[in-house]
Amino acid sequence: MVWRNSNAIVSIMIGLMGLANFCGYARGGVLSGLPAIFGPGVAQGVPSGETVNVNNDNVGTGNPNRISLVGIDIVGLDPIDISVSVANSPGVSGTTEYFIELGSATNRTEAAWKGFVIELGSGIGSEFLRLSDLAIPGVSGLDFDTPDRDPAVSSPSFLSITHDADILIFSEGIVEIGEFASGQNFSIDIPDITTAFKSTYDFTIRLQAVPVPEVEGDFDQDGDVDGADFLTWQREPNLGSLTDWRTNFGSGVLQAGSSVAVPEPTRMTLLVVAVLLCVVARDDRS
Ligand SMILES: [Ca+2]
Ligand SMILES: [Ca+2]
Ligand SMILES: [Ca+2]
Ligand SMILES: [Ca+2]
Repeated sequence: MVWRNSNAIVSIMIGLMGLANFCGYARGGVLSGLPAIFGPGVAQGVPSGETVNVNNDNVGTGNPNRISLVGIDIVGLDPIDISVSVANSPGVSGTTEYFIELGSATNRTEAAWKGFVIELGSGIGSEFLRLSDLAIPGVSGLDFDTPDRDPAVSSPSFLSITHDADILIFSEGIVEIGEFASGQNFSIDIPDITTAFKSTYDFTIRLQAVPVPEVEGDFDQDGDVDGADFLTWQREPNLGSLTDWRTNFGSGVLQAGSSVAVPEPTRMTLLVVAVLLCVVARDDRS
């Protein structure tokens, strides 16, 4: 009896999966709602998105699937989280590719921008997790159109673009206050969850404008130029030039008029600086 019941359940499940296929549900990465924007970005237009061609991964140019974020104002330098909800077909490994238009992003912040950092992950605000931290269990292959990267990412506002699976860095540009950054267009692959039985899942595109630093070499943007900036640069060399860091090392470490006592350099501090300079020298030679 147990066996017969189990078989019946399996038959029903297979039948339902077949029905889902017939109805078009068993195809992955379909937008199930409009993108929602959180954080210091105000939508002037309405974010929109549509899925025209499901499971179209790697079809090349002319992608009809679109997520449009054209015409947003950015009023702060904190991250902006764009939440996207996706219909999922568990156990089916389909991937739908989208073209994302991030055009006319106007600088309403208090600093000129030198670039953008765009990450993929889950959660918004303090809950955000990069995908590399296994942010969405069961989701494999949610990425910035990796490995095909077709069409290539380009931006009229920024000369340099670093393209990895879950991060895009636009740099080497200047967007003054009141001007807008145009055409940060890129593609994204949205897969099915292959292990979890969920009908939808959400993911996040995190967008952050990078201000022109008051001190060149301040790669972590905390107002000083110290060892932490070198470590930040090591993780992401496209953030700027190491020559700037070397030239301005020590700037802004203590603010003028600070009542904090100036500590004597300890042997440990000198050792850390010596190690950093050795690494710099080695990098220069290579
Ligand atoms: Ca792709
Ligand atoms: Ca991919
Ligand atoms: Ca592509
Ligand atoms: Ca710093």
